[in-house]
Amino acid sequence: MSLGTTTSLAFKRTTDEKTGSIVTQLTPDSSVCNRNYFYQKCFTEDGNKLLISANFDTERNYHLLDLHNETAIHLTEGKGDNVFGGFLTTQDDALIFVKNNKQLIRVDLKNQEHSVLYEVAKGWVGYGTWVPNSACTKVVAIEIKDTDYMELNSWQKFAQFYHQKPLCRLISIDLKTGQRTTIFEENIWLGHPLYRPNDDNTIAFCHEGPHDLVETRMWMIDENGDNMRKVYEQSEEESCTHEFFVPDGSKMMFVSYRPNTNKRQLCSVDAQTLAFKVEAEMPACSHLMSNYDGTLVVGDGSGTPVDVADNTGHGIENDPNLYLINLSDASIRPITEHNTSWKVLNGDRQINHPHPSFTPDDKSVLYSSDVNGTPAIYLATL
Ligand SMILES: [Mn+2]
Repeated sequence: MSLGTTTSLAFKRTTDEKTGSIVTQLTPDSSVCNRNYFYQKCFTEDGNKLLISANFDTERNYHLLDLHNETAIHLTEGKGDNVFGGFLTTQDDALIFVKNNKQLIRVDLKNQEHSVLYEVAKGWVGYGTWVPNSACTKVVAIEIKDTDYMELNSWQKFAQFYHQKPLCRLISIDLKTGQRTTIFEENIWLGHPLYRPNDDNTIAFCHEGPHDLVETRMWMIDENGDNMRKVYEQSEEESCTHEFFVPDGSKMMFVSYRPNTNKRQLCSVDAQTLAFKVEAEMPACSHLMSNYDGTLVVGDGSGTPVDVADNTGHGIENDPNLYLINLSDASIRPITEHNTSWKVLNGDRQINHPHPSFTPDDKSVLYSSDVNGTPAIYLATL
């Protein structure tokens, strides 16, 4: 299947009798499909087109799905697409993604023309999800020394990698010139680099690893490498995860949890002052994402976390719901059941994570689930 080829899809609509939500399955049961990472841009501004990953031929590649025509255009081809980290540009004119942990590639949405924006230097491996600033002129990224790198295709390796203390560097890349600037480098596993929206001087990153072993997960640093600061001082038994910036840049939100309870807290810090707030007590959601101004949050109910060292202490019953948390009136309600298995598939630890987020009009949520046998992408109305 060559670039620009259109695949016809037949959306399947059902109504959740308990909640009234209309659930639309966008991708077919026979394919392996997933949405991108929850804070990366996937919808065009008008909400009509959606970036997805699908193996409509043999490889898992990017496609641009047309929600009105129920079709998808093939944007990339061949092996090695990082199918979680890719994003649409702010200008809606291109997909930007990493190929083979090596090249940062721009794909023109109109003609699928590819251009290499940046090439990882010899001796390093491009790792994880790379995130643009609001103007989409730069990305922040993590690179890992190649001799320290290993493929993280199981949760056992995820834990092992933490103890290995790989040499990591937090970098920013100028998308016009391809110039790399190292912001911070250390023998600690680093992850989740983020530009604060509308403030290029504030960059966030995390200390990655089993959540109950990492002492302080979330950090911020100025773009020039100065002023590294803890985002939040965790208490001894507290685990924090899945931090993201509210899209208007006002706050960083994250999930906080402790052993021997299925209760979770949705917490935030003011992105400027780091003033801490518990926004809501909530069911056991793994990932959260907010709407533009942080008044609405969607979360995916989950079971015992896999990314902790103490699975027994953190053992909880599975919660299959997607939740809508309204912070304006402090209400929480189920949207529908995602019923995903959370299983690792062919070495992919993330593919069966729901990773929910809002459509641009806040009227639906997008998520992934393998409830019908294979990973697929869904929209559920609110
Ligand atoms: Mn995940």
